[in-house]
Amino acid sequence: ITGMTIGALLLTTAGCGGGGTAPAANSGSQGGTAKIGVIAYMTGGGAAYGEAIKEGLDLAKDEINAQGKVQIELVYADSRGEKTEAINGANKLINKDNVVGIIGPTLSGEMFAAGPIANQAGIPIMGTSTTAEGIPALGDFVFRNALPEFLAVPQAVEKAISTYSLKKVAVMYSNNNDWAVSGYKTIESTLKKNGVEIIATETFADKDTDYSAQLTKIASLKPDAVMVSSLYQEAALILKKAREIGIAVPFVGTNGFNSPELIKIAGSAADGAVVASPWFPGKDNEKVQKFIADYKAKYNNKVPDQFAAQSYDALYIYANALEQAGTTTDRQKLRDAIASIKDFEGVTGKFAFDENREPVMDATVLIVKDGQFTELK
Ligand code: 1QQ
Repeated sequence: ITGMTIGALLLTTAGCGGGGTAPAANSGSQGGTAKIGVIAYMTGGGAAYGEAIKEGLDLAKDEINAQGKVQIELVYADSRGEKTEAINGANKLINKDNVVGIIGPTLSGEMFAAGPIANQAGIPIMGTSTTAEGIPALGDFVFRNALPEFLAVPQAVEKAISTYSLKKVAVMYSNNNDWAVSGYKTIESTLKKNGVEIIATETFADKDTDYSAQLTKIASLKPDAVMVSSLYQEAALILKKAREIGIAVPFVGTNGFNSPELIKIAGSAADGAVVASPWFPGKDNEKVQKFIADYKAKYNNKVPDQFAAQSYDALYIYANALEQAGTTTDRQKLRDAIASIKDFEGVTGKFAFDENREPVMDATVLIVKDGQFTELK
């Protein structure tokens, strides 16, 4: 069902309930429904990120609309992981669909391209998975509820240093991906701060498939661990190759590692991968377990991943802000209401925005063991 169809259905229902009165025509809404645009990486090499994001949003939308305090329609634009498509999506959602706010895009690089457009147009835009340094700094209308790497990476790296007594490590990152570069810089500064020696720094590009040169060199240096900043596709191929040539040490990753797709592609080679996340489905928490049950019921028994959980929370943050702002059309009021969110409790835990529109939230350090993310204690 497309966003248009859902909007039409809601209009029909509203028309009946209101005794045939036509709903007022106002920008950004249809019959009291807030139109929210979504820019997500839905096709291409990282499509599992966008698929999870869409599933989390659609589930949250159904629940929010059934609760009845606010009505939300989602209009999707596929960015395919590309900056130009993210820009096209933002322009279409703003100028053609007349949305009141935007969720996404998926990649930080896409947000660096599309965020300034929304900001300039005075439309709130919130990344659910954009973790590079400098996202909310793009402007007053730019938010994220993703855990930034400057909070996540030090936790994962320091946990690995203490657990495995790391002395010398190798680092790898994709050098044509803004977020991967940002994550790499945080890895590097954390290692330096902790006095761990970096014995090799190897680069590659998104969509590369052959990592033998970098990994052969790294293998010869016998590191205590390898730290990788890349999306799941590249990380999975790196892990496979590394295990194949005998690199058996732990691999610490940045946010790209958080998709279960990493494990699906790498298989047993993913065991020993360490990453920090605000999401852990094993959490003994009523809200978390209800979300998992409802998600599994809607999506063929699939367990939600971090990307689904963060987008699910993001739509609830929007719904709370819409309710508080008392509007489905006023973008400035919506922005101010989002900025004032202080004590939100989501499936990724307690959440607030600080004065720089950066999230305040906790993380758990996870490790892949026997093909499953488990807590690294
Ligand atoms: C970013 C990320 C990616 C891993 C999202 C899929 O964290 O681009 O910021």
